[in-house]
Amino acid sequence: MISAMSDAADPFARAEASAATLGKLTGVSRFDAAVVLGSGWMAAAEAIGACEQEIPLADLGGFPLPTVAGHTPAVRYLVKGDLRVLLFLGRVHMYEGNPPASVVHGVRTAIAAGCRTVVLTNAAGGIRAGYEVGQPVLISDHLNLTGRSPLAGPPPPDRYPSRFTDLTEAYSARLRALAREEDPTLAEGVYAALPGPHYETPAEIRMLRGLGADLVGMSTALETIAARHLGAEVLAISLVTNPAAGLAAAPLDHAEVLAAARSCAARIGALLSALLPRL
Ligand code: 8IG
Repeated sequence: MISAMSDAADPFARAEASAATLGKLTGVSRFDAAVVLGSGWMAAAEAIGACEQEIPLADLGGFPLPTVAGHTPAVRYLVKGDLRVLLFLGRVHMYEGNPPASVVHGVRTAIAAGCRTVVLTNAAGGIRAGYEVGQPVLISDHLNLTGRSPLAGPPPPDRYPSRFTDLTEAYSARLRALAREEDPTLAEGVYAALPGPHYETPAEIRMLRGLGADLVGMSTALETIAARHLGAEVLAISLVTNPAAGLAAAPLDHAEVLAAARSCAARIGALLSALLPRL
């Protein structure tokens, strides 16, 4: 007998349930854009806009609780211009032991709640020569080196698009152009997503550079894939918080990464604040 997936096993149904709960708790039935704040970007949260409401992710169901320092498990509702924005204060990662479906649950919930635009932020190591610590970089494309996909497993339910998602323009050229209108100095780069949680060896960084990577991190790629599968437009921005391994004298340190991110909170907050009403 071919049995239907139970709702508990179906990550799409779980996201719909979380979106319905979000609607009930906020009294807002549809949202327009979602922003996911990565490591250090939380310091920019206040600068992004006044919070109407803050909902603990634990109240929405389906969210594993993050374990990494600098991540707060809550989602804020903000209004920017005509747009109703969901601001996720932090994310969960594969390196915390989460399966890909859990890593992308926030993005799927936001899209189930109506969001057609997803803005993903992260902290990353800089590979490309000339990148400076504290510099935001628009992600133009990615190398998914996690070996995983949020679309692996049983096929999506019939009401969803095919799992064979086109990723030709994973990161919207239109949204990148809008961001560069706000800040013409913004660089663009290719983001390599690795499983982590360890940083790379210098040999791995040389390999990644050869593969065409400009940035390296441990997030974002799976969320982008999940968002594109559901037809949302994606803008992603890395904050370079350290030179990748072997490119600087000192070894990599998580506390330094967070400090570097905090020191440019005003700039990245202002960028997102100006950008959001235009999405
Ligand atoms: I912040 O250098 C940050 N996240 N994989 N490598 C990887 N992830 C990172 C790095 C880095 N810096």
